[in-house]
Amino acid sequence: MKEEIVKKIENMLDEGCSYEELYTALLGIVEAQSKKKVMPVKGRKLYYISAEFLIGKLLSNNLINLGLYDDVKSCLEAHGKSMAELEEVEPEPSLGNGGLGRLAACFLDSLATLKLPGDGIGLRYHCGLFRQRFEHQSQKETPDFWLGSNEWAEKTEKTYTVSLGGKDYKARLYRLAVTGYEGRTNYLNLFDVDTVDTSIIEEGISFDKTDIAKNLTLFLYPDDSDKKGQLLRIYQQYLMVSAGAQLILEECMERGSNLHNLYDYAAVQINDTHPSMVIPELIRLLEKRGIKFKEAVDIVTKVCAYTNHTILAEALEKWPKDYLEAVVPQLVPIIEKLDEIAQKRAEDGALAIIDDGETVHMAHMDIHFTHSTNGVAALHTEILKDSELNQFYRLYPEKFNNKTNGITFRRWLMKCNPRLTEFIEELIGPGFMKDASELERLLGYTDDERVLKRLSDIKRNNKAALAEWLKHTQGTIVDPDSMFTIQSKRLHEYKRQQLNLLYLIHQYFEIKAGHLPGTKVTAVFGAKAAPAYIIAKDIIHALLTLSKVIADDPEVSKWMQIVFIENYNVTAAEKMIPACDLSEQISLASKEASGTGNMKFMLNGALTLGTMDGANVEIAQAVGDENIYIFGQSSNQVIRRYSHGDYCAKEWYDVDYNIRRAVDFLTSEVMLYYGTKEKLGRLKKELIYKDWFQTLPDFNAYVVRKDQAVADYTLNPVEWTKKSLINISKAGFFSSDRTIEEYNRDIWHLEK
Ligand code: 26V
Repeated sequence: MKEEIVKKIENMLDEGCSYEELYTALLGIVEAQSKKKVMPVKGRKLYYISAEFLIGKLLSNNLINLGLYDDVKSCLEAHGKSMAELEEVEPEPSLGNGGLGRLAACFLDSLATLKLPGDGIGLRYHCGLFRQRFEHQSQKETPDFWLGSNEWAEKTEKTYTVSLGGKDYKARLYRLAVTGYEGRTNYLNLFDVDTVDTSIIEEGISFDKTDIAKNLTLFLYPDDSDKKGQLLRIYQQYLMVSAGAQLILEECMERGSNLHNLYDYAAVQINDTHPSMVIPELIRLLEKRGIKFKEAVDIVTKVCAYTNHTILAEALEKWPKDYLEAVVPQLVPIIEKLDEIAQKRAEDGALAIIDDGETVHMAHMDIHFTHSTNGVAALHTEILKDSELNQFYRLYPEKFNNKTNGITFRRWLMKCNPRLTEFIEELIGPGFMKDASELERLLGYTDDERVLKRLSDIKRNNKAALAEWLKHTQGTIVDPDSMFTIQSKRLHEYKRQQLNLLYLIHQYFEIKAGHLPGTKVTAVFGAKAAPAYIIAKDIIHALLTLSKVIADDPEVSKWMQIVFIENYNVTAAEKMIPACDLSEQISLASKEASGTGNMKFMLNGALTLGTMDGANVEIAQAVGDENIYIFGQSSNQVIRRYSHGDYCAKEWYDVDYNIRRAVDFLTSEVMLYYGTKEKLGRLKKELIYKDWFQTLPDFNAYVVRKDQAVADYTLNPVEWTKKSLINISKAGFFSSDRTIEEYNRDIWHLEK
């Protein structure tokens, strides 16, 4: 089989085929090979429903998982071509936004690798998340037309009727094969409607939000700052869950379920609140098929489980009941009945599904009517139990459990860092690719100078590769001999890119005053801001403006540089993560549910500079205090400060010279030379008068820790590389294979 494939590729290359032709041929080959790995389902099958699947480019990953990557690569190289250029032909699928979506993609990879039966259910967005450009130091959004003629997802003839706002729509199923590493093939089921029309897009990414037939699956997270946008979100969500629920019931019945025993055939995981309407929808469909309401509720509760990914109130969805009445009137009587049951069980109005203001709390419905609620890191789950969802926890202690997130090592080590993968294999053999805990065997090499030298050479090569990529994609020149600090994640005040910004301003002053760091530092950022999130966009503006100020000042640019990567996505992350020295995980403690970037950087040998938040806590436990840079307030301190409501940013600004100097600089003459007064002034005011995510109290601790990291990196490079090796060797716990095994053991109970 392998020989035939290699022969075919060789013939094509001999005939001088283009990268496009080769890509098309490989797509066909992968599809055919994946089909051979479809396995019958024994027992229960998992359906992971999610508004996002941030899957990244698929060709290389699929070739790796099918064991064809090395052969294809060698063929290409023998003909003077490269895998990197071949990869450029493939557009990155635009089906996700951040950590929640990438986690869903890692989970699909692990399920298929562990040979567990588990499919995804989601939407086939035509433009997905916006494409980001920088213009006059500001973010501009344009549509990302990623769907081309060569698609991984196969269009099927299967359609399901979904009633939205009293009208019927046909949801068409597209199926994308997900093949695990030496594993089985599962599917990502994506729904779409044929009538979607990209020509309704106007300026930027705006469009007529009321033209449902044409806009239903046009964008991921259309702006929901107005009523029309919120209604569209409900339309999208119901399209996904209704078509998904119909697919689930159909598949289970085909496999012999009489629906009373649905639990023996299906497990449904609700990824955050976006798919929560699957609960009343499944109940509705079961009732339609003759099952009594009470039994239907029991069945659905046993089948469904819910994952919470955030404690931020604004991200916990609530919809006015009349919005639901406008879009999904068929669900409202069911939600009302569920609310009645919930109110009887709880007696406390705070746990109602429909509150006194006639607002429907989706997370409340999830907790009452699923059998499991999990957080995504130990600290996050404790905060849910102790504070955010404490009343629910007291009512249903048995439902709450933790599943610390993980990442797939196939993409986040083997695919993105072949140099490191090869070296690890040389040292400890290939077992770690399927059993991540084997990485611990690297601990035997922490005092081996030759190993440390190789590791540091690999990092240097990866930095040079990132530099090359940056030059090629955005014309930015960076120095691979400088120290790379990287903060890449969605732009949000709680993640505190603004804290990093204030540090960089501080550093600018220090350099001007002749206090030079031991080495040049390149601060790299990658982040998109939600289009309607003004302050997040102001933070991007400030960073881009500061970057110009520094670049134009030879005295400072010798020692520091800021690089903001345009259109941060999975492809960019794959280049950045292997090149990182210091990983910035600096959220306000208690606010980052887990983080998964932190795990990717660690696995690739970066040291973490972070707060005791999310999975950073577990990373710190794994590597020990001496191999991580922790700073800042604890989550308890933060929670206390919030509950006292006595945080006053201005007091910190008034008494601390360094803070004042950094904040004031935002509207200084040099900054205003390149930047916009309105945006920089607004950010400055926000920091002095609001600072909702407590940047200022952590500022000094951050400066001290970061300066220490820079000094350690400079003065003791061997010791630094040793710490890097310890981080790699302790990353095994953060494999999504481990996470999936835990979900399966405690929640899904699937059979191999
Ligand atoms: C909220 C919003 C609100 C504004 C419009 C767009 C939008 C999109 C998604 C969400 C939900 C955010 C939930 C989320 O992504 N949580 C992240 O989940 C990761 C995987 O568990 C976790 O590592 C991150 O800490 C958490 O922030």
